Amino acid sequence: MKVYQSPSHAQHAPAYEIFDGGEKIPNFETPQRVEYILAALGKDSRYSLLPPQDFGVEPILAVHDPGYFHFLQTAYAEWLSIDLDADYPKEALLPATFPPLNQRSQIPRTLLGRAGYYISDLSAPITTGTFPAALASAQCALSAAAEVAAQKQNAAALCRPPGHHAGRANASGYCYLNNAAIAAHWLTQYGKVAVLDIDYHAGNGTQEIFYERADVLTLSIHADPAEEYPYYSGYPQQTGINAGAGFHQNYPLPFGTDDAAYLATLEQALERLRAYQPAHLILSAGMDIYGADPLGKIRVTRQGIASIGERIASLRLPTAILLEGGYATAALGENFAALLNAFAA
Ligand code: SP5
Ligand code: ZN
Repeated sequence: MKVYQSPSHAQHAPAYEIFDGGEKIPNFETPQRVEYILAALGKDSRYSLLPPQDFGVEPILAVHDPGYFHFLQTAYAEWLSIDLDADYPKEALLPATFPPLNQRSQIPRTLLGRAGYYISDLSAPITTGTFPAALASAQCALSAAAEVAAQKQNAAALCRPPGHHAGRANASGYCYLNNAAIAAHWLTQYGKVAVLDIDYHAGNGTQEIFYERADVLTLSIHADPAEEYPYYSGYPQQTGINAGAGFHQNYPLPFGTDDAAYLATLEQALERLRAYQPAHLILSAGMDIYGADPLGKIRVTRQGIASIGERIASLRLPTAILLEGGYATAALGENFAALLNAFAA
């Protein structure tokens, strides 16, 4: 199986994020995450690690707002160039002011105003290497999608930074460009696409991007957003609107969900996928459902992750498996390998 990976990911290594209560903590979404996956997959000759092809920016701008994309591209350099006598740190651009929902008609000129407009929470700092890493991450996803479309074979991408919380015009939750949405939209040129998101957190960015579309079925299994980040999206009654009505489904799970309960819910999602009959599947593969994850409260085991992979692979859909979250870093390599195993046959 081809596994796309770019060394550019390591350029994105924000030192910190801000947690609830204003606590400044080391960022959970680290370059080490991919290093552990490379170590695990490198032991198995079924995987060939490849650099991404360059699909340019057009497939990204087909999903993301051009003003937002330009902001991501230029914000850090602008941050360095202004307020040269500022007494605050500049290793990362992270705003502290956010627009109320009914005050989003004006995009301010000043950088911190735009940062609040385009960054939605305190876990998406922009550093010097954030844009090149996010761009390479999206190219890895596109490369996996292209391989899946051309060869009708499964492929994977070690996307870092992850993508599923990024909306059309906003970064949040470690995500800047929505790799799964970019790959899914690109694949629609070859027929219907489905996105199955198994990250612990609801795939709110992916939900938003395809919410009015029937050509991409989006399904997300995650911790109940009434209790967990991203809080405002991922509810079961949110099923799409207009042409997209009925083409999104959320499967919220309670804290403590074990392998058996997870797999039972997964079967419901698989039933939707079988009925939809997509030409291609994107799997947003967050490993933060793992029991020992420091950010998660679902209790799936490594054997459970392997079973999840087997169940999804049994659909026999050409599938692009994209890394999303997963913060039990030392276990991440073996967990991701356990998932991929069933797709590598
Ligand atoms: C891609 C992905 O998995 N993003 C996850 C982003 C989660 N960020 C919000 C974390 C809020 C955590 N609050 C934890 C309180 C622990 N005391
Ligand atoms: Zn997550």
